[in-house]
Amino acid sequence: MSPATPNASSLLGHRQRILVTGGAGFIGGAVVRRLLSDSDAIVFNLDKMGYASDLTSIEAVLSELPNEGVGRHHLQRVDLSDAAAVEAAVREADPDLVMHLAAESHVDRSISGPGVFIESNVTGTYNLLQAVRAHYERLSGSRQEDFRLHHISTDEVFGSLGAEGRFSETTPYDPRSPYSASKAASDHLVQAWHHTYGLPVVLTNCSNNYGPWQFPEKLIPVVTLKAAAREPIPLYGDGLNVRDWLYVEDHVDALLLAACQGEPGRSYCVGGHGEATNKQVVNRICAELDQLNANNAPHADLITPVTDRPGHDRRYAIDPSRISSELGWQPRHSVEEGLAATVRWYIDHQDWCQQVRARASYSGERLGLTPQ
Ligand code: NAD
Ligand code: TDX
Repeated sequence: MSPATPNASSLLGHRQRILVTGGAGFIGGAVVRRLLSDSDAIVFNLDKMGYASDLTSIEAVLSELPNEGVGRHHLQRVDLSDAAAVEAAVREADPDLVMHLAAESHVDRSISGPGVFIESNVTGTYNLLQAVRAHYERLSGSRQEDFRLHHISTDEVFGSLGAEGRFSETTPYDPRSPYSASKAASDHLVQAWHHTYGLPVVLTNCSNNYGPWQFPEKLIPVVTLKAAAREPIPLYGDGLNVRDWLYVEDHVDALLLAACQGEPGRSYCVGGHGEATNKQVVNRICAELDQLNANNAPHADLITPVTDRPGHDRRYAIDPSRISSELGWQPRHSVEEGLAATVRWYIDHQDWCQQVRARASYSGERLGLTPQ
């Protein structure tokens, strides 16, 4: 029997006003959809509406709610690097809970242009912490007692594993890309605001997410769309780098549990027991496409080794024992079923992919090679 979905309403309890940063992105969007459909919370969605942002999935959920969800979702189009705008947005939201997902998130883009990663992920987190700290100090009574800032981070802050072992909450930080270094810096800022100012924070560090509505620049959507178009499938280096894949809805379960029941000052590692080499993932996607479109089989003939990513981390793997034993979290989807559903979703939503890529002036080209 698969684990039950955590009940968002009962987890939130009295927390009614939720500020989600990065709620127009892939994971933040999944969080916002869950809050809208599975609770009565009012969601403030703070997002700069960058290249990876899109509200189609949220609008679809709103349209199904009573009264079309009027008053349930407030988009705050704000760049976290603008301290005054962040302060005003936090005042307007007057939140009971902040879930901080906004970040530049693509490793390849951080190699080509690291500056915006420092502005968004480091300065942006600092601006949010300052605004939230002032807000927390204004709160009184039970609202202050229940308040949490939940910072959403990545396993990449721990660096790169060899063939053995897994990351856990006690693994020393060792970030190696501009992206992971900026996320590590943000984690340290969040912990410092807890220790120094008493801000009640919770952190989670998660492995690679996949699922619907991800801007198509990362491995699974890129491979699916390239293969469906009969274009070469780019496999970096020897294809033996390992990632620990987690279905995005399982991540949302973990985020709700950690945000509402996590212990202040504590961090939780989240991973789906989904280790696979890139080669294995790409071959599974090709096999799924062979079933969907036998005329074009075998899609695996399109796999093309390309120049490796500079500084490419070899292996990530998470030991999620803490969040499982302390908060009762378990992933609900196996990689096999999640991947099959995701491949089908991208095949059925190629119009959406084209539309968001066109808006972002990105057509699936290779990113993140340093100049020769
Ligand atoms: P995403 O790129 O799909 O979305 C990020 C959103 O944040 C975008 O809508 C973007 O506009 C917004 N944003 C970025 N900079 C901003 C700024 N300065 N001000 C306001 N908004 C800004 O990313 P995602 O995959 O949804 O990742 C969400 C969070 O989860 C990130 O913090 C990321 O580091 C973390 N994370 C992601 C993964 C993964 O596999 N995708 C795994 C672990 C952790
Ligand atoms: O075309 C590709 N070919 C390829 O071989 C792409 C886009 C990627 N790869 C490889 C590089 C990685 O080993 O696949 C693996 C996964 O790459 P990405 O999808 O870019 O993810 P990764 O670099 O592992 O980072 C992701 O997981 C952790 C997210 O983008 C981060 O935001 C998250 O923190």
